[in-house]
Amino acid sequence: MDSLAAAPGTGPATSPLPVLRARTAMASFAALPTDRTLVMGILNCTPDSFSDGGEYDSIDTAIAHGLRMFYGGADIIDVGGESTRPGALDVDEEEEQRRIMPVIATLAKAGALVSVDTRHASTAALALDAGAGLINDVSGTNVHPDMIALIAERQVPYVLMHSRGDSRHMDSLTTYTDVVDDVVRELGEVRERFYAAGVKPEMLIVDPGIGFSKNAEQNWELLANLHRVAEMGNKVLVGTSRKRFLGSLLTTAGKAAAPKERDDATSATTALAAAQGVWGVRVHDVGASLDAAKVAARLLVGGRNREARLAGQAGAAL
Ligand code: PMM
Repeated sequence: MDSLAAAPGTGPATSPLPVLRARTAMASFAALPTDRTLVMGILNCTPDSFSDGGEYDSIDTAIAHGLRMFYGGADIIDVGGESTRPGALDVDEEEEQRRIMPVIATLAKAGALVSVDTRHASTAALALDAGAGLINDVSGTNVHPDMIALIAERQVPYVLMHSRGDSRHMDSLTTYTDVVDDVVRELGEVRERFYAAGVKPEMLIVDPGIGFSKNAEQNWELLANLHRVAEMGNKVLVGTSRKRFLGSLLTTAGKAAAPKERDDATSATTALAAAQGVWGVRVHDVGASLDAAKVAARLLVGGRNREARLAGQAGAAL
């Protein structure tokens, strides 16, 4: 994966893309690396996302950015056509599909494993037909029955993210008895609906939904307790990238850090989440999080190596 050779047609001499790494095989969910936390690159094809809104709202700029992340080492490219920032208005399905389908088809053709960030079953179905390999749905407790039926029918990987209400109301739905217990329980309740429809456990990836119907304190409590989400027995994905709680943490002179000033803190959260063994992180800055994931993986190996050595010594002493 980490070859420094440019892919044909994408090197500095032939393309404006700053491409460094080439892929040799078509990516697939089954072939994803298992020795470190995976990095899902965010591609918002929207005019209004909070952190990168409007940057990739033409098909060409979106494809170029998707390829840049793919060749930069992203394991998955998450393509979305509807902003989910608090207060965002719903986008109708035709408009969402117009924004993302050509992008998904092109990235899949280039060999990337593409996920589609959508709450609509019709968009998810078309995206799968266009070559997407997994569905990322932020609906949480509001998941549509058609989405459950689609995942059961196609048996494709599905990210079940915790959220309450919709983008317009989620900021007022932050009352929890204990945010960690409640998120795990509510995720478990939605998960049961997928299992009842015939979805296999290995197809479900759970996500605590950082920033979705949670305040900053609740986000931090969840991040410190990802092992509780992992104990559900499914793969775990986490999305902290450039989110508001990082901006407020990094306040200087009373001013919260702007979204693009939150990337270093995001890669710190990647390292901390990866050290807790999560399956994947969803980020804007792919390279930094990939490095952080590698560091965390190596740290975990160090811990296991010492345990194995001590166990071996104890065995030899018996
Ligand atoms: N966050 C956003 C959008 N989609 N999907 C998952 N699975 N987890 C998340 O935390 C998540 C998501 C909002 O962030 P963006 O506007 O930067 O895409």
